[in-house]
Amino acid sequence: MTTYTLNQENLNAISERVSTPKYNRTQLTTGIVHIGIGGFHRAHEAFYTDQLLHDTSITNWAICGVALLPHDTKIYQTLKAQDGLYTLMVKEFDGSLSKRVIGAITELLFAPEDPSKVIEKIASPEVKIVTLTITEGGYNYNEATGAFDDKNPSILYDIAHPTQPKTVFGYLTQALKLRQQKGLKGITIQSCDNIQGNGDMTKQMLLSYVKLADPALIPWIEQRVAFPNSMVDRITPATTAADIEQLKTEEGIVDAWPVVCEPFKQWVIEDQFSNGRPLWEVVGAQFVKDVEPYEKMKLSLLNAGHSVLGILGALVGYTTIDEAVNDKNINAFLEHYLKQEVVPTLSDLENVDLEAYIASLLQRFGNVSIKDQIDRICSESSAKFPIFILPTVKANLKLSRQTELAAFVVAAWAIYSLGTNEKDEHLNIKDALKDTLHKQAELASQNHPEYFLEIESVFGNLKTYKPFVDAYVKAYKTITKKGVIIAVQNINLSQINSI
Ligand code: CS2
Repeated sequence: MTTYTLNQENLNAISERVSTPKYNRTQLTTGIVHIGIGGFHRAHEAFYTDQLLHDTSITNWAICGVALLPHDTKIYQTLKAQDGLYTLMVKEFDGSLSKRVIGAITELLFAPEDPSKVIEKIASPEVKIVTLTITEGGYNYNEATGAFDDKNPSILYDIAHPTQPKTVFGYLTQALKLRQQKGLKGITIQSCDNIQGNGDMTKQMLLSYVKLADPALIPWIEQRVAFPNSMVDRITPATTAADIEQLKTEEGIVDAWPVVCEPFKQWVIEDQFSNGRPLWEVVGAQFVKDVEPYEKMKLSLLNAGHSVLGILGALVGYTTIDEAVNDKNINAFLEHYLKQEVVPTLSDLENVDLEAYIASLLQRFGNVSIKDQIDRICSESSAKFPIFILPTVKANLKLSRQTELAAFVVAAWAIYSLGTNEKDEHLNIKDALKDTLHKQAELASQNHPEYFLEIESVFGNLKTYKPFVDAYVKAYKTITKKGVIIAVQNINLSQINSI
């Protein structure tokens, strides 16, 4: 079989083998600038937009992908060499693979190379939306104080060097200022990260930055920039060498960075845009007045469920999420955690069948073709726990409800942070707070489990809640002594009611 390198020139030949964009990519204009062109964006927003360009005659919503950080060089160079094209490989439940070349990203910029290009792009009249996937940790939010972290060295750098920014806040501020100077219309800044109230959070953090860097701009932003909240969902594991090889062997397509994902997808967006938006509803997105219930449900069930499986699974020695969820003890633990501790905090969700949602989650986690990496799930847990798990804990503590299972997961995380699993294998911990986590985990292991809870930027004042701390210490000791599985069995989950 002839092999073709994925790029615009070879697209015709490639279209004989997999589905490719049928719209004329060269005639599109860029309506969206997206910051953070990782797998998640490419499996989700770029996929929806590709479908829209494909199914309609719309031409004004192509995407300019921005790689913001120096370590994004590789993705930038790869996509640039492929003219923005990549293959989306959807791993179906029956093990089959649907492949489709996505063409919605038509421009690419590498911010560290020339910051002014990014600023000017966002400040061009045809651009109406900036979307973000900058990860949960990217919002510069301090869990303990609830405020913008104005001591962050990169933030201080951006304030001192406004035209050469490094952070998303520095870029957005300069670009909005330029839009104001040019007398352009407002713009929408749409977060696609897993954060409760992601739009509100973006607005709050950006305005905190602008207050320090350029306060005169605040009224313009308040009047002309919209920050819709949204819930985004599609499990997107990291691409492996085997995925790249499979695409080459099966289809003869040489794609240096395809994206793999599950078949399920959901996008719920608050309909608040200041300067127009794509008709994403034509291709399945839901526009609603209030997205909060959807976000809450997804973060506290799906994302929290992932963290539970990731941390417990990693300690046991599993490497993929399906292995963890298909372990009957971990599965029972997770199901009880979701039903017993999370569901009571979601009582205000109307018309949502939570039992069915949880059943579908367990099925999605169990998709054996996906092989979602536990390493991916456990990465940046210090940014994930405060969003996925701790709000549930706080809501339960407030009403004196049980937090025993969440305490168990936090105890497992403290032990995980020592860096070795129960098989004595090294754990590859990737976390901005890695050193702090490790230091507190070491102290905790010297007969003071509660020291791990002292990391205020993660746990806030959780250490002052005695019922939680007692359950945590008890779980810590049992897991250390007997291992995760026996400790799970000791909890006697059968006594816990289901919903
Ligand atoms: C995961 C998410 O990063 C994580 O811990 O829970 O990436 C998850 O796969 C997506 O939010 C699914 O929509």
